[in-house]
Amino acid sequence: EEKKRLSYEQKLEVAEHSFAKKILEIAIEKRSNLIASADFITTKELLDFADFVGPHIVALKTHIDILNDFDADETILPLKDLATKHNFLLMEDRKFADIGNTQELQFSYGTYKISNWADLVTSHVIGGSKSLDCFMNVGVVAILGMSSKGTLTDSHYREEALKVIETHPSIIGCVAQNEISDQLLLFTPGVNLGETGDDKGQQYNSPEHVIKNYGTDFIIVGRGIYKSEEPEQEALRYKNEGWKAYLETL
Ligand code: 6AU
Repeated sequence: EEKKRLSYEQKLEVAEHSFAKKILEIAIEKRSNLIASADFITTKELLDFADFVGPHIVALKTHIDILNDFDADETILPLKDLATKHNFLLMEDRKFADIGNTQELQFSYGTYKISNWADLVTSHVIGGSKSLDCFMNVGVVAILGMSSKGTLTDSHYREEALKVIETHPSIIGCVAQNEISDQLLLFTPGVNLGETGDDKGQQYNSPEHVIKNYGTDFIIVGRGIYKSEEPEQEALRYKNEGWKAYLETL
């Protein structure tokens, strides 16, 4: 029998971090647990996509450093406007993995100045707890386990990583492929309704599988949506699948 889960309302009552509250409020308001991954290499594609799928998502996940034409004014300003227009968070999937001093520089300086615009950032916890103190005014989503075949995030790694994750006040949740405690939000990528994987090691499950088996709070879908013929329709389909599975586990 499937385990009963806490509702988003119940999680909101106990949430402490402002960005944990924010994403839960958006989920409740939009009846969505969908995060769309916008892995585009041009600003135009990124912005068009954000406008189409914006109404259906709680957050847009970016890899800002893959854009060929990044420009703070042309990329970030309109992206922030779209986030406001459609009420979604901006999640930069930077996967920090260095010492605190370097991460602090990568977070606030250079071309992308992530701290100026991101609401959520992903980070490995491999540098230890102190290395995460640099992430101010943002919600950190820690990488606990990866979706790719042969990942080194085995059960020993995850056990040790969880000790860091559960005690760091900036961390609102984890990226993982397994169940975690109710105190943290669970974000699960590697979600696709049509494929079981790609030829580069990615492994997929359905929204229903991850929500019912891992207790996933937020599904992260990339190519399943942005490579489809009609991304807006497909976003709606993933949103509905995700919400239905969530309701069935309450
Ligand atoms: O649906 P896809 O396979 O097209 O895209 C999945 C997205 C990509 C990955 O960089 C990311 O999710 N991802 C992550 C994240 C979110 O941190 C971790 C992981 O274990 N697997 C994974 O695919 O943008």
